[in-house]
Amino acid sequence: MAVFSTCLLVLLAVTATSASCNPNAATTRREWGSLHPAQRTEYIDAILCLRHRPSVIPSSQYPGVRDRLDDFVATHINYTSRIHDNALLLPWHRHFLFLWERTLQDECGYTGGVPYWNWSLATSNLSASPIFDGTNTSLSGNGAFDPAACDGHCNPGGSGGGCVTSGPFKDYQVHLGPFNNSDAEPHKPPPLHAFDYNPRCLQRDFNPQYLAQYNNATVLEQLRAATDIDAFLTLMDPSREGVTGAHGGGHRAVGGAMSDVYSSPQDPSFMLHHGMADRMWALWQGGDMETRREALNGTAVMHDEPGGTLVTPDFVTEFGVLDRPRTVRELMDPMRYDYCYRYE
Ligand SMILES: *[C@@H]1O[C@H](CO)[C@@H](O)[C@H](O)[C@H]1NC(C)=O
Ligand SMILES: *[C@@H]1O[C@H](CO)[C@@H](O)[C@H](O)[C@H]1NC(C)=O
Ligand SMILES: *[C@@H]1O[C@H](CO)[C@@H](O)[C@H](O)[C@H]1NC(C)=O
Ligand SMILES: *[C@@H]1O[C@H](CO)[C@@H](O)[C@H](O)[C@H]1NC(C)=O
Ligand SMILES: *[C@@H]1O[C@H](CO)[C@@H](O)[C@H](O)[C@H]1NC(C)=O
Ligand SMILES: *[C@@H]1O[C@H](CO)[C@@H](O)[C@H](O)[C@H]1NC(C)=O
Ligand SMILES: *[C@@H]1O[C@H](CO)[C@@H](O)[C@H](O)[C@H]1NC(C)=O
Ligand SMILES: [Cu+2]
Repeated sequence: MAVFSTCLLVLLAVTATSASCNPNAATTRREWGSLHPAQRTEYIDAILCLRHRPSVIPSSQYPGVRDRLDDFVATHINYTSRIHDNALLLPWHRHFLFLWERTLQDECGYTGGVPYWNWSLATSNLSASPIFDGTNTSLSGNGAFDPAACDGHCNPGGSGGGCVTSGPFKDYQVHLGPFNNSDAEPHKPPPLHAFDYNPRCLQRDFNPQYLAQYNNATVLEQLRAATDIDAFLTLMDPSREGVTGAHGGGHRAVGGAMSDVYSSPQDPSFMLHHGMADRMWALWQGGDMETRREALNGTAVMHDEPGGTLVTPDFVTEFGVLDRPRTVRELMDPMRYDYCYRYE
């Protein structure tokens, strides 16, 4: 008994200091196409459930925030110019996804992990992908062809532009935006009227060309083979140079609401897209965890302009009403601190 207790104490001490979770207890995140139809339906229902729950952000101050899902959208809008095209992109969105997953579980009884979207499965035809095929176990399909109706973010050559016409989000209303991506500049607060109520349909504008170019199987291999975080970010998010990478490619390939840098979390595919970005980061880190766990390169300023303060593990980043502020260190390992998830 004494031996047993000692073991237990040692075990607890080890757990507390390394703050590492038991891999057998980890939440598993799976590719949408590998989910059973009932699991897909469970995820869809959980999203719809959030829309029937009250927001924490007060609608009186933020009129466009009408439900619990809008808390996530408005938080993302609020921090847009601090968390994109820079060193915080990956850690901040990793935590955003984690908070989303936990909220679906805690408030809507969802039992799975947040699914992800393997981009290279759909590089030629998004409408043929189980995420976007428009069936009732998809996240709805393309927008109706309407080149004039694309929320100011028209994809050249896009095949939709208008409201989604099929699937579970056919009658879905988004509440916030649209925004002009040009307003997202270093040090700028959210634009005036950023939180106005503007109910309208979910728009999409599929253009798989972006996936073929920026998210193809070769790119996925190159991401895993990147020799340092700088090389990884050059493929994932080279926006410091004003060009698209795998992160931007997924956003633009779906188009419509997903092309809006501020309010793209309104598209239900946002979390799956960022799940894949997070997965590629985790896979890369896992290739050499000890040296890559805290690998960071860049600032907390949009576009990573030269001269900005570099983000270190001690840097503190905010999540509004969704969570307390976090050090970046807490967001670097899927198996440490509050995290306990893995990708299949
Ligand atoms: C994505 O899917 C393709 C096609 O099935 C597969 O070959 C590839 O390994 C997957 N990529 C990753 C990173 O899982
Ligand atoms: C894409 O896939 C859909 C669904 O399978 C099909 O109806 C459509 O013709 C395909 N489009 C192209 C350009 O191949
Ligand atoms: C989804 O579609 C299938 C076949 O089209 C149908 O049998 C099923 O009842 C539908 N499920 C829901 C939840 O609408
Ligand atoms: C977005 O802002 C830019 C720069 O201010 C402007 O040139 C452009 O016309 C705006 N786009 C839309 C759709 O309003
Ligand atoms: C894959 O993406 C890379 C990087 O954008 C590009 O250079 C290459 O041509 C693409 N491959 C194919 C087959 O399109
Ligand atoms: C960050 O990337 C720049 C190039 O963009 C490189 O010069 C620098 O050495 C990198 N720093 C670290 C700490 O990786
Ligand atoms: C937006 O960010 C500011 C500055 O951190 C914060 O004071 C405010 O509470 C945030 N609002 C929301 C809705 O997250
Ligand atoms: Cu974002």
